[in-house]
Amino acid sequence: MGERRTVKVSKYLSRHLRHQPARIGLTLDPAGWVDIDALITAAAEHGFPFTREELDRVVATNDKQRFTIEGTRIRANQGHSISVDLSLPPATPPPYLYHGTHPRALESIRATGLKPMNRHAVHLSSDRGTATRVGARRGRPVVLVVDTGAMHRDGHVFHVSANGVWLTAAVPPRYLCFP
Ligand code: HQG
Repeated sequence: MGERRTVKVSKYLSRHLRHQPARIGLTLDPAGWVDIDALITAAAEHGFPFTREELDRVVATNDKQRFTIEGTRIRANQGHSISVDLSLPPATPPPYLYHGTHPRALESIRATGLKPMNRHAVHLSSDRGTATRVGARRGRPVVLVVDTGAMHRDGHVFHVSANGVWLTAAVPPRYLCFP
């Protein structure tokens, strides 16, 4: 299985496990899980056939560990736009985390802070390199430092996904340090 095929299957899984399961007639359970056989069948019926072996390989080798298989079911670890309750326990963040964005968003972020936009939560990275890659998806990357220690002391709640992405509802401007 080549790199291009792996990325294609991964993107297909992200689309249907995070955003549009109904597009292929799937319903996720409240925690975001779906039966693997049902997923494979639905994908094939909607013109995107892949095998169980391909699925296992994409899940195992995924650069960001985006998916978890548990028994006969699979879910995305984070990044949903549809309503799911991942039931992640609250976690204590490190003193600082990073958010990668791009120049066009800065004026609005200065005014209103970080918002989840189309997703459930604001995504924060534990290192600058990851945040730089996230920001670079949309243009010249700009890395903001978030005073997550202060946020935590002030009662903001954090979760960390199975693949190490930090999630919080919003980041008010006073906790942000701009470059
Ligand atoms: C920006 C990918 C204006 C925010 C990545 C970002 C990540 C604002 C965009 C994960 C704003 C939202 C998430 C405000 C935030 N005004 N713009 N007040 N607040 N923004 O894609 O963090 O490959 O929803 O800076 O690697 O970029 O999908 O979030 O530019 O981990 O697994 O609004 O998605 O992972 O964009 O990326 P996104 P994100 P996957």
